[in-house]
Amino acid sequence: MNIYEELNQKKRNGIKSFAVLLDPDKLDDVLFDSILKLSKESHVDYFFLGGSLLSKYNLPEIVARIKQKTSIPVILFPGGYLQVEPTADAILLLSLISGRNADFLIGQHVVAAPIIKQSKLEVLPTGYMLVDCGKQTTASYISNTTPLPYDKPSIAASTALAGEMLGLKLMYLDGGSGAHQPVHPEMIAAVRKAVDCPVIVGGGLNTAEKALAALNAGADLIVVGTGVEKNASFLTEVGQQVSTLNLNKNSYKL
Ligand code: 1GP
Repeated sequence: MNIYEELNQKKRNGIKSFAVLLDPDKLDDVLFDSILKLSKESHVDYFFLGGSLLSKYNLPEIVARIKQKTSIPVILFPGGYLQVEPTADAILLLSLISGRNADFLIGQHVVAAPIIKQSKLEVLPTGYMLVDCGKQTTASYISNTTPLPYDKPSIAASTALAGEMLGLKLMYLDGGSGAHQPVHPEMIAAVRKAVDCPVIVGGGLNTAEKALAALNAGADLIVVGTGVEKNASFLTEVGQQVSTLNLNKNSYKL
């Protein structure tokens, strides 16, 4: 089963997933080793790999080290076409539908498409929505786009709906790395209600409570980066929470 089918099947069964974001610029050897060790013992479904701005290209080394130590799939979360790394498992082909910058809606994709086609990467067409969560993020600065207003769930819902009608297969609501506050649960719920596809939520999920609120509001997959960079054992905490939710779901079904 490929990653997209897996996400869809989980979504249909109400099973939640957890991804750890690895930003190459923020990974040192010690942190990377602890993340890999803890991920094997905890419930981590995927690694997302990428960043809005990379100061050096070390993606092949990072993928190789993950593959050496774990069997957790690596999904590229590219800030641009330069981050297409063929040794990963899949790529979020992000169309930045919250913005109106043609380069991030379709331009980067045109450059990347022939390279992606030559690889074995599974392509995950994703409607990427940046949300204003209190401070300007690298993602909105670099992409030169205005994020969705924090308190306008209906705009987010219509945006996601349009993205799904255009054929995008996943929706990603992102407050941006290190966001002051996560995307509001009401917005997550509105997007969840508007579309059928799996919904990814990330940005500012730096406590177990915030992660749980996103999951309960309707996120199918949550992404945590900064919280794990600050304290690798946070991934165990979130992983346990996701496992417990999934177990309760299964025992409820029985
Ligand atoms: C950012 O969703 C990711 O694109 C993760 O955000 O670093 O705030 O966890 P954090």
